[in-house]
Amino acid sequence: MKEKENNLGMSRRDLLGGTAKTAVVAGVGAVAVSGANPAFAQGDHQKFEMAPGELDEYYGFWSSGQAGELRILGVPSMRELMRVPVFNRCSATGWGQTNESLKILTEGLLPETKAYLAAQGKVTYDNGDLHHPHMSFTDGTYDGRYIFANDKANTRVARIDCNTMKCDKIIEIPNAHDIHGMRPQKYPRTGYIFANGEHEAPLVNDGKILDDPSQYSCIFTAIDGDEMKVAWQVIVSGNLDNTDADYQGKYAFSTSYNSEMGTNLAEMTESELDHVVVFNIKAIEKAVAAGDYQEMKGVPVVDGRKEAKSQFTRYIPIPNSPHGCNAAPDKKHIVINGKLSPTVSIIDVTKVDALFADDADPRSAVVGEPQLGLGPLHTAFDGQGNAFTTLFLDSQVAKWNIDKAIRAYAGEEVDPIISKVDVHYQPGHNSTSMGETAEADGKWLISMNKFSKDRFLNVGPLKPENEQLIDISGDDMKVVHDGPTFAEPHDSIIVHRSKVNPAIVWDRSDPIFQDAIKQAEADGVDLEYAEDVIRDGNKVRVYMHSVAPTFSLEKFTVKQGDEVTVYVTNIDDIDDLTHGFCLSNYGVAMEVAPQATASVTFIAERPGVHWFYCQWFCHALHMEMRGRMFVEPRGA
Ligand code: K7E
Ligand code: CUA
Repeated sequence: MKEKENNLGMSRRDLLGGTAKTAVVAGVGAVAVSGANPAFAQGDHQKFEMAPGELDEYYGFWSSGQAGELRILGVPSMRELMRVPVFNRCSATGWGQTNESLKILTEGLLPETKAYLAAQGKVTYDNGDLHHPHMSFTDGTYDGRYIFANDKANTRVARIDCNTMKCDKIIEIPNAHDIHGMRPQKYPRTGYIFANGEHEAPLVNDGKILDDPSQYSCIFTAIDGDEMKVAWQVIVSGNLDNTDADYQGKYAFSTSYNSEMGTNLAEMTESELDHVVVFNIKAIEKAVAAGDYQEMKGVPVVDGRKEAKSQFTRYIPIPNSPHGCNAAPDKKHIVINGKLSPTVSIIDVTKVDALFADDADPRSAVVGEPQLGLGPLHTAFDGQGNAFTTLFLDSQVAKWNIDKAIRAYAGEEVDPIISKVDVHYQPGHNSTSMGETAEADGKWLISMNKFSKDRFLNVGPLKPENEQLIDISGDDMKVVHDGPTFAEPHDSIIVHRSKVNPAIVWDRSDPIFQDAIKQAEADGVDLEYAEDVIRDGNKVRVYMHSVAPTFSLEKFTVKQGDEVTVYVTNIDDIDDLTHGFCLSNYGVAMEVAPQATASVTFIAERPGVHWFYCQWFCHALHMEMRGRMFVEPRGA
């Protein structure tokens, strides 16, 4: 086989097998901040083997669907680097159990949700369905501040602070039902998070209207990503699926697969044409500023339904139950993925202004509609004018050229499809390196396949998904890695590592510790030197710090029935020295990373001697890092 050379004069074999030269290439990769790296872009095969200890060029942020967490992978190694609990509960970190996490999980819930949960003896949901993780933007590219993610299961949107890689805010979205598509504003900055309520329900869903779908609607929400508050909402016709924003800061676009507003499969798929809703951000902001809205649950809501004939929305007819919605890095085109139609529809954002004139044909903004194959779901981009669309039914990814598709639509005889590659099997989302930003660099594509079937050792009836790494630096796409994952990543983003710079240890001024610091001050305790037990009626606050391999308290005593809060402050301040606090047979456990304070509250209902121990391996004497809680029996 003849080997192509790239512009460093290296053959593919050198890239794969060489040691000295490989290191040179890795070095070049490390300094390439964005844009195509010539050392990679011209070879027909990129370096994809990551030696032990070698660092990836990209962070991958992965959803986990019904598992409810965010995952961080290295790309191209596909190593899983971290799991970030968000809508789930986590045994390792105490997410859903510590006071700090419970505050985040509960403070953004609506009053009626709190009441519902209280009736179940709970304070928050235990599950979530996290589909879409997306980073905040400044001026059309990632800015490394936050990742936002939706919860389809319980109508929430969460924010992850990219400095600590922990979730710092979760809000429940009023009026809407079941947040699915979610994307940040790209320009001038994020700004808004646009969030689609997918499922139809009565606007006031208090039980007065039940089986009368003619009175159901769906709601589009713009969230202020800095404040994590709903800025405004729009009532729409049809349902809402996926969404994306333009690069001009003027419009957001949402697909609707159920323009019929049907409630069963036959009704939902009846019409050959559904639509994309275009949201006119400036017009909506103007109406909200002028007080021209109705307030529902404390939120300004405007009517963008078809029959309202407002300047807030336009409806572009699209075949057939469209799903994915993807803005191209050319800043000009939005690709709508047809799902039941073998086509994708290309919307030209420069033609959208004209749609808001009264007699405009809404289809006039569609400038291309190439037929790609069966079941197009999502599209990603290489920044060189090409697009990659997953074909769910064909189990393929199609690479096609946007310009050629537009020319073909205008009547020229040109085939927009460049190549196809088999993936294994049934892909949903795909994502390219920096591909949802203006800095798309055309190196890597992840195909997120819903089924793995025979690709791995059989692990029983429940199988992993399979996410394949595909080299897209040449015309032909090459699958270079299979990556099994547990349920069920829908979506991912691939962010150049230069965009992300997390902390090494916690900053003591982080908002997450402030409640503990305030309480300690009120108790006259300095958290960093703490070894105190404060009794306050039947409430007991136990303060200790940890330094490998000891807790500052070897023992403490409480009474049966006391409400005990244990605060642990990890005063180790070196890289990777996390401790934990696990109280045996009390179901209590939490992570305490360097310079963090974590706290947990429980009722000391079990009398006797109970060991607490450090459950994060921290030292040669980690097993000895333990102490006793004495619980005096009632009446003693
Ligand atoms: Cu296509 Cu929820 Cu993004 Cu899954 S959605 S695939
Ligand atoms: Cu501290 Cu293990």
